[in-house]
Amino acid sequence: MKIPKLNVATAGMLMLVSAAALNVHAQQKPVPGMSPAEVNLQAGSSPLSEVPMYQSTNPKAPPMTQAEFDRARQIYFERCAGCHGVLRKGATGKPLTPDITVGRGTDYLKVFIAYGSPAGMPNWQTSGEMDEKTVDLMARYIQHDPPTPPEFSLADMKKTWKVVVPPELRPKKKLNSYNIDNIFSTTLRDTGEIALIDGDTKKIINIIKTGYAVHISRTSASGRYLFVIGRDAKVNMIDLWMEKPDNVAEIRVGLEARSVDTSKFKGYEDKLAIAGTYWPPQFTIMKGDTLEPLKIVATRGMVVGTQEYHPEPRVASIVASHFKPEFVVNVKETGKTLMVDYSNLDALKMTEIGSAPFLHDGGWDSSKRYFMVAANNSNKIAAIDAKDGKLAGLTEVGKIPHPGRGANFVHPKFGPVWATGHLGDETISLIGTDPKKHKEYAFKQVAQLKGQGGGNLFIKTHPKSNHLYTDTTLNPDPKLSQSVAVFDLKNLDKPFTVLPVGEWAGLKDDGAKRVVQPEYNKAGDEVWFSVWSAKNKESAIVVVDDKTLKLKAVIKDPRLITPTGHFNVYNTQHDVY
Ligand code: DHE
Repeated sequence: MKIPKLNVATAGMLMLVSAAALNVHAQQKPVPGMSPAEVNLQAGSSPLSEVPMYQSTNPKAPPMTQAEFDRARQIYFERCAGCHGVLRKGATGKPLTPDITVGRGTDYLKVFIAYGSPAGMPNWQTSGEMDEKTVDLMARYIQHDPPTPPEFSLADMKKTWKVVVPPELRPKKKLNSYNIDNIFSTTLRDTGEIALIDGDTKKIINIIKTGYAVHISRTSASGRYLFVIGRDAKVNMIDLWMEKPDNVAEIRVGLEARSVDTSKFKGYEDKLAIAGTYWPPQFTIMKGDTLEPLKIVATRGMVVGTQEYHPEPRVASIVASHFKPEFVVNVKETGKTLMVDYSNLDALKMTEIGSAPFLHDGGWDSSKRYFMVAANNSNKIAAIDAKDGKLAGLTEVGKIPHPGRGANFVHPKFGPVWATGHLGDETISLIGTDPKKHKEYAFKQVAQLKGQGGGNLFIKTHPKSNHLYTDTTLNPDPKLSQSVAVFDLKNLDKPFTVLPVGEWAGLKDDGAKRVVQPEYNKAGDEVWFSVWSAKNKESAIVVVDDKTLKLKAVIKDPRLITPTGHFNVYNTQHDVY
């Protein structure tokens, strides 16, 4: 390709398509300014690539045929939308709207796509990911108006809503002999299923069909129902009282999603469910026993600080408050947490708490009063006070915090702390969470532990354990991505112990064997990990004895394809982490 001369190093003003391989198992070239871990994680393929959209051509942009436009749109949603947004208004990546791109011109844009930029844009052509023709196609595409995916209304939802077993036909008492509290729901990411695994016997109870690229599971307040959400915004409701637990209701609440939860405040247990969507930018409150959609609330609005309008603020983590009949809804691009009072859906009250962009994942402190949420683009953790409905603190941490739900323990000096690891560096930040007895440390980063490397996704401990486990799933070094570091909470100065969990799985082929997400059993004496390889390779679940840090069990089954997250029913129900 003949690439026009342009100083790529100084031209970071316009970062083009970002985020490389969609697949966490693809080999990622280092991207200056952006850790490979971050690129890998953000670059998940969006289900919107399959959705028909209206093409509005921009007369000032270079012409494209319908076929070219459709092809480019698909590539955009598979590779670029995760960072630049559906409407190209910018998120982790820079905005790519025609008011910016047309002025730059095709040749200029081609350079960025081909070579990448120091600001984090991958080098699509020189890395061999795109050929010259594709680069030219994408350079023209982004000068046209972004096609808008359709909205998703109550009527659209109702068309997808199915009550497989109505409440009156469901069991009146538990019909199986499983110890429900110790069941694990394991995400089988690439098959769109979850595996329900008996934590006591380590046997698979059922493999249940869910949404595309299923994301998380959450337990209802009573512990009877399990709610699962897929990236295609399909919510599945599973009844754990059935002889063989299975789906009892399902619905699609949008076109792309990541989060689901259910009401937990006293008097509202199991009454309502909520799911947040990436597209359309909204959340939906449903009946807790049937998933009937009741109320849709848009999240489009102003960004905290600049107060600029954002057309697609995606809904990230959602939790149910224990202090009030409220859902805590974290909106990514606007950097706002919405405390949604569900006691009267006809006169909905919401408290909006601004902190910093882009809000992503998080968990409760040990008192369950403060929700600690990562503002990953700002390298900050916001502490949201669910009792008083205000921001309790906003503290600087390491590079790109990614806590999952985080980990709570009592530090000998700082009292109760909540911990997060980071995608972008090897540190683990400890944040004080006790404003009563340890006021000077409250909601401040009080210490940093040094883990084995960046690319950390999840961190976990348990009230009965003296250990803190941290994975390094997205570290480019296989030695680190295939092992975990364990800290001794009674002696934090001691070096961490490395557990070769990937090796312990004893897998027969050369898969990526990424070790992901520590999760305790109910008793808090075992820790489960997924050993995650690609769809066509063997994967497994490895169970570690928490006291001895020795291998306790390996769960293998041809049906355990691409296991990632897992959720113990009791710990998820009671927010134990
Ligand atoms: Fe997740 C939680 C979004 C990629 C595994 N993920 C979350 C949450 C959000 C989110 C908003 C919080 C939900 C809540 O608490 O209500 N995840 C995203 C993305 O946007 C991202 C970066 C890219 C994408 O395209 O999806 C992404 N996530 C991944 C993965 O690639 C992971 C590692 C493997 C997988 O299964 O897809 C992954 N995410 C998880 C898990 C949780 C999660 C296991 C729940 C953590 C917990 O402890 O609760």
